Amino acid sequence: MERTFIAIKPDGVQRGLAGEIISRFENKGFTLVGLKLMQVSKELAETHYAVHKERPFFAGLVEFITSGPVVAMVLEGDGVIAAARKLIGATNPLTAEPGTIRGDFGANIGRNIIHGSDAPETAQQEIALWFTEAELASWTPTLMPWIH
Ligand code: 3AN
Repeated sequence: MERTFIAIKPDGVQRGLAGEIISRFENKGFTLVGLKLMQVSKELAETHYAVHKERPFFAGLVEFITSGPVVAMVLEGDGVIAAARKLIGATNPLTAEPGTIRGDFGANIGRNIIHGSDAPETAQQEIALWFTEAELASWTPTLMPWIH
């Protein structure tokens, strides 16, 4: 079963969108296997965004993601990595399709509400970076077996 890493950024948390966003993934039928509200350290932010180290927006990105609490989660389900990216929408909320999380709630590329892993390798790396094994639950939703 595939897993992906999702983070609701400080703008999403401060605007009170955490519940709405989690609901979208749950409504789609994906299973939460990890969930926590946390203050991101500079070190974690720099490691998470290391691929963007040379980009002009890197410092601002790290400053923003460490500016307030983030809701970090791991979701599980068939094809969840690509499907979650589809639910999230394009990086720039101004071009993200209405109906996607960024398309519905965002208006600024530097404040785009949510992060989602973009591929199996990054999902694996990000889950290991943000969560310990003990923080992840492996469970089968027995009341709704038809989802899987
Ligand atoms: P995505 O989050 O859609 O995978 P990436 O990986 O290209 O997008 O960018 C990572 C994060 O960097 C974005 N979520 C966004 O917050 C920020 N970012 C990307 N491009 C810009 C930009 N041109 N200006 C400011 N921030 C940016």
